[in-house]
Amino acid sequence: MRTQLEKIKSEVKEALNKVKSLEEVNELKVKYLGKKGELTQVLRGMGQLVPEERPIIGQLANEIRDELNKVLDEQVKKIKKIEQEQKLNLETIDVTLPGKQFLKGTKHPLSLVIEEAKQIFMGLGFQIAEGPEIETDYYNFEALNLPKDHPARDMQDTFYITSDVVLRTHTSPVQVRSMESLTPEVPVKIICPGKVYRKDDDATHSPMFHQIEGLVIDMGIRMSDLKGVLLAFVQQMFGPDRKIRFRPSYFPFTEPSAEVDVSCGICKGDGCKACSYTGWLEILGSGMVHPNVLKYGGYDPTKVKGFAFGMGVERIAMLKYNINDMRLFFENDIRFLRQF
Ligand code: 2NL
Repeated sequence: MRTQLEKIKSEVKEALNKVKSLEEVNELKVKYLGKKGELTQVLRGMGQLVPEERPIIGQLANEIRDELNKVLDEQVKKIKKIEQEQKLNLETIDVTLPGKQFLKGTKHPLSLVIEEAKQIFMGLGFQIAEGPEIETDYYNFEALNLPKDHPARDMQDTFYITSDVVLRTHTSPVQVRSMESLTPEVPVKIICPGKVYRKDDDATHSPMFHQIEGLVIDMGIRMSDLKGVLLAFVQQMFGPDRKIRFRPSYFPFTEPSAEVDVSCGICKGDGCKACSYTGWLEILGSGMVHPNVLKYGGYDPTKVKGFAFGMGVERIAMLKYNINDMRLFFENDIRFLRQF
């Protein structure tokens, strides 16, 4: 029986050297260690042994069974590893195959215009200032020379939260706040981009829209400084061949005030449908800061002067990208948005 056991052991070990697949290992396992396997059969025959031999042979048989189980398991591991390596070697990657297409977002045209405007004004030495969209009557109206009876304060035009608190109707209150915190320091040289709100809603007006306002205060600031800054801005935003012109206008917070037009990019100023045959397109409002506004901001209008301007971002974007309906900015139609 001892020799039978030793024989099984060497047979299994020898056979194991030749097996190449997991199935073959399994077959060996069944053949020798299975329910009807050879080793099992030998153990069944233990009853025939003399009692003194049973524990010795029993121990040997157990040892051999354990050893065989061990070597069989090791072989399984070895084969699995080899199979995996072969698989890796076979799986060559075709780097010329197109990658998985995934949807990439684009920046909103209004964000593009705001970012570009910020870059241009930063290049001209301006700093960016931001402030609250919910404002007090004082910062939104009073400090901008819009007294209590001014028509711009009409309930029709403004979203009132309380009689004293409103959604800002322009970004000017940010500039008033900046003046307050900087005074009497000069120069003040800021732009204020952001959302503003007015009770309007039609093809050319949205109840929420965007503005970029600019403010410069220093000793000896003149209208020509305003012209130089706006020309530099327009030529960087729309192209170096563009011209600007100033038309007299009125704003309560500037004196004198001027509307600024840019030469039409389609007809180069000759006149076409896009510019209503005038050669010019209106882009912003501007002027010299009203002495009252300088005073509200804490500055002495006899010592310093300032210029200011304000533009609608939607309008700039419509001119820059040839967009004919303002509602397109807010519909979020992906066919529109992905063009930018
Ligand atoms: C327009 C006109 C303008 C200003 C905004 C301003 C701000 C301060 C002082 C003086 Cl703190 N002025 N802002 C000046 C002139 C025109 O905006 O039509 N915007 C869309």
